[in-house]
Amino acid sequence: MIDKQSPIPIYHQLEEYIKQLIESGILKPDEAIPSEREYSEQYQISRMTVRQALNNLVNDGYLYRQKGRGTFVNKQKVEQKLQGLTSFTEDMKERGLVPSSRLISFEIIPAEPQLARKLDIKENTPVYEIKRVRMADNLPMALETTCLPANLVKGLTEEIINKSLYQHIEEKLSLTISEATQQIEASIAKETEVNHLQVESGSPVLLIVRTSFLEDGTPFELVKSAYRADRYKFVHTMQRAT
Ligand code: 16G
Repeated sequence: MIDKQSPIPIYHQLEEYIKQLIESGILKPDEAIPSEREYSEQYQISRMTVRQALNNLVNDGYLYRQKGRGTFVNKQKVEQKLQGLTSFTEDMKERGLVPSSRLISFEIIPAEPQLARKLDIKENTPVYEIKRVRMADNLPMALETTCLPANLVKGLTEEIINKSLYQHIEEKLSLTISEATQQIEASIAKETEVNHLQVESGSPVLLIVRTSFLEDGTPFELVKSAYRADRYKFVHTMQRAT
């Protein structure tokens, strides 16, 4: 498995080997992996080399360390397709994960100028502002702040937003959700994100800003979210540009 004659650095070979064991499910989430010493003895390689491989795997979110206990296998990242407009609830269910939300705040606020412009409403029009921690199998995935014009997306209650907003919009309000524009940016978790997402300070997050539209082109939500970069990756297919 480790080929010392290969031009590929040994730390990288070990890294790829451990990655394969994780991706194929041989190493299971929360399982402890062998120690630096064990790897170094088993493959006759230096502990420095092992450490470099393990550090890279920790930084890439494949492994996590617990002080005094060892190094463990992380849950695999959720792969989110960038094609297709879906809700958090749908995404998690499709993967066999149980979606849930922890409501942080839910209020009606007057739209400030920038928000009003983005939602194409008059300044000070009432807007629902909802802050939720979105969870999968009870683990925090994202901290999401959603703003919706209150006289368009009517009748929201805690019960509804603890389930699915999109389901309410489509099934109860009979509105047709059509498209969204979205931007994704890398960042470091801010203090509130550290607390709600249960990550260490300095952890990477993916910031996503989405504006979504009904079929007649009316914007119905502006959503700002911070996704845990160790739990999420985004994938999409591309056609060759002509
Ligand atoms: C996703 C959407 C968010 C939408 C929510 C509805 C992103 C970045 N955000 O989290 O815009 O409001 O789904 O989910 O994908 P729900 O129907 O489960 O409440």
